[in-house]
Amino acid sequence: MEFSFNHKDEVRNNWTIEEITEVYHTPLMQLIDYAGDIHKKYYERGEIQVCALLSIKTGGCSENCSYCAQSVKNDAEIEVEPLLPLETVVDAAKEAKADGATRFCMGAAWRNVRDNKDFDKVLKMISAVNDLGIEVCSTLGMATEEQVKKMKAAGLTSYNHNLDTSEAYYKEIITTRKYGDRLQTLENIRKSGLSICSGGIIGMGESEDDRISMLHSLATLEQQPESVPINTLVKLNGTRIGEQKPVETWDIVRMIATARILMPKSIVRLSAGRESMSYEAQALCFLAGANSIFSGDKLLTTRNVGKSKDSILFDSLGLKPRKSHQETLQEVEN
Ligand code: SAM
Ligand code: DTB
Ligand code: SF4
Repeated sequence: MEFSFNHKDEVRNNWTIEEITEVYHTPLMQLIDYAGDIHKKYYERGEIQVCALLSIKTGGCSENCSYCAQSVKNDAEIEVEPLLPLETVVDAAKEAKADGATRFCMGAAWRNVRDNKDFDKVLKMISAVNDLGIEVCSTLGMATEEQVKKMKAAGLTSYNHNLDTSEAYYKEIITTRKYGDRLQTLENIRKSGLSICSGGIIGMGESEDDRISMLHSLATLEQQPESVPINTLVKLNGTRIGEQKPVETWDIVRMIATARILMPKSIVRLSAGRESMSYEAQALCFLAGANSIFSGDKLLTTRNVGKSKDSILFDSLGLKPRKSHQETLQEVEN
């Protein structure tokens, strides 16, 4: 594959908007092919990281993210739930592990982490889930370096904090915080030594240039995020995002392939929106370099694919679940 610029497949964080635009607009067959080659260089094809998700505190969030059912500024009908008890979370993590997940991500409808009793409870959850021998991720909104360090000390593997869209389009989607606030939290995570999970959403009315710009922001971070979730908007009644054109499969594939090429070593997660995709469309995403999914019946507030359909998907495509850090470490030690 020849681009007009010199590209040697290595990880680099000096991508320009022009280069990314060229990659993004490569004819799809070639784009998938090239992304597939890069994928092979860094990962085993068809090896998929299986992550489970649990909303540990649902709804009542003060932010005005226009896509989100959990914002108080939207009128979505959801069951507001205070912080779950530790046992409920541990039971869910045990079940996720038994179902084959190797990472357990806990999400809270918080604007930011506060140093209070609830955060102390979350630290206990992190530690208890880590004790089960499963990777732990949390997504709790903005966090300071100190707070992230506390989570790391409790056993957290990764912190999720999405950029969601381009800097230019951000204010159309959220006004209660700034793009710079998101970037600051990413910096705090990086400084703490934790791994970063950061991606975004497509299908919110953004242009292709906005998608390219978001990928540019992610790929040019000093150190690229270890995982990059690509979500397709799940349209929810009562949210302010309004009527949006459904995202075409080709656009999801293009986004994933471009992310794979820009960030060869990152895990690219085919995240929200899988519920409405066919097996074949998902297969294209895996061919384009996606190597992670969320498993289980539920994401945070919306439905997800579920066990039985995913086992058909894995069997049909010969996908293999990726081992967790803990399993890999054990093998090295033995
Ligand atoms: N409150 C924290 C925050 O915003 O960082 C963590 C939870 S928040 C729900 C996590 C991410 O879920 C958001 O950044 C967004 O990318 C994704 N998300 C939320 N609602 C979504 C929707 N309707 N469709 C697709 N992705 C969504
Ligand atoms: C991410 O990028 N997607 C997940 C996880 N990180 C936290 C969340 C998707 C949420 C979809 C809408 C919902 O279930 O409320
Ligand atoms: Fe709150 Fe996160 Fe939803 Fe925004 S995306 S309203 S911060 S829960």
